[in-house]
Amino acid sequence: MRLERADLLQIYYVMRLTRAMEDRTRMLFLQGKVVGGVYTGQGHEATTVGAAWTLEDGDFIVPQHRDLGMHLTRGTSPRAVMCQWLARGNSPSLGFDGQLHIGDILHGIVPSISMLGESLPVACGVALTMKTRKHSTIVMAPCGDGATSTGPFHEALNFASVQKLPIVFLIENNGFAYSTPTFQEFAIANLSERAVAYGILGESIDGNDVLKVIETVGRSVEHVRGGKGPALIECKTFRVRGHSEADKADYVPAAMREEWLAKDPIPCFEDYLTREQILTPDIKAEIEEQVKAVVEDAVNFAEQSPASDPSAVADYLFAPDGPVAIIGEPDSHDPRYINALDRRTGKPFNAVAETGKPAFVATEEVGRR
Ligand SMILES: Cc1ncc(C[n+]2csc(CCOP(=O)(O)OP(=O)(O)O)c2C)c(N)n1
Ligand SMILES: [Mg+2]
Repeated sequence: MRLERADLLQIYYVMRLTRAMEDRTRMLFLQGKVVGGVYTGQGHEATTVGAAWTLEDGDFIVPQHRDLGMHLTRGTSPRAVMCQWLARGNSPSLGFDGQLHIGDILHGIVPSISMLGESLPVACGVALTMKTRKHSTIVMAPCGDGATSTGPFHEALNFASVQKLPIVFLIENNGFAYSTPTFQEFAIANLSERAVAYGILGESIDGNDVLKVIETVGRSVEHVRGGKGPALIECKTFRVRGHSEADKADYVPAAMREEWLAKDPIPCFEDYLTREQILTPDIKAEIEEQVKAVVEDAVNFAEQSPASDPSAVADYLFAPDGPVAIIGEPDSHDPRYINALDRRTGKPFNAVAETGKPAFVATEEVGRR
């Protein structure tokens, strides 16, 4: 995948923005302003931003809980993210759900599912729809190392392989599932070895090297988009903070922490960009200022936004009577769900994702679903 100078700076900007958004949220959490827990993806930025960078308009992500970098790369507004985290009524989940359950269908992101592994069969469903409709779009389905030990992980890989579904399964192996280290989770060196059992493409890489992530995931996206069946990519990384902000993570051996902190993806990419004379002190200062302004704008916007409306709490639990979205293709009398059209656009759901990279400058309208 060819990366121009502007692309490299944009990737760096989104990685910095991701880290800064989460740093600010940790502060808001300590001030008691965040509803529920705070789960950060600090340390995962090369994996999340790099992997999402390889996607195209109309592609979908079925994310997990440390994937803020994917949301921001695909264009979800920092204001929308902050409204979700502060449970405001105009957030993507209308303030009825926690920090980590954010989704944004307009940018092709399905809301995150808490039950480990259960998002993967959902990703298969989205991919099956794309394949059935003969669209060239694909699905990215991230999960943690812990999720790879669940039944749905294996069922999803097997089903996707047999059906040749357009999915990139992306394992974010950060060394722990809560406090359980990987050597107590599985007995193989590389989780991508599991690809062999399902007859699909598999590769394990350094998930802290954003250019390596873009190169490898980019290749697997091409493979998947070319109809050759799914891929399983393991990105090895490290969870810089605890499982959530309630976890001090004192079970992480000091030497291990030190080793990984020296490989923090953001300073590593910064060093590369500086060596290549792409990042100068002036550009770096400009990006930092931009990041700070975007984060402050998001916090101010969210703090001034209305709280959730308790009277609307049951509105989205049950489908209203009558057709909502399932109206079928024009001239079709086939009412199956695969023919559903988005009532806002009149087009099939996976044809409408308004993706693209976020503008370097904050653009912000918070979307309602
Ligand atoms: C089926 C299931 N079991 C247990 C949990 C509780 N739980 C939530 S996150 C987590 C650890 C997840 O580890 P991993 O998949 O490696 O992702 P990470 O948090 O490290 O990114 C656990 C045990 C859950 N959500 N779902
Ligand atoms: Mg993990």
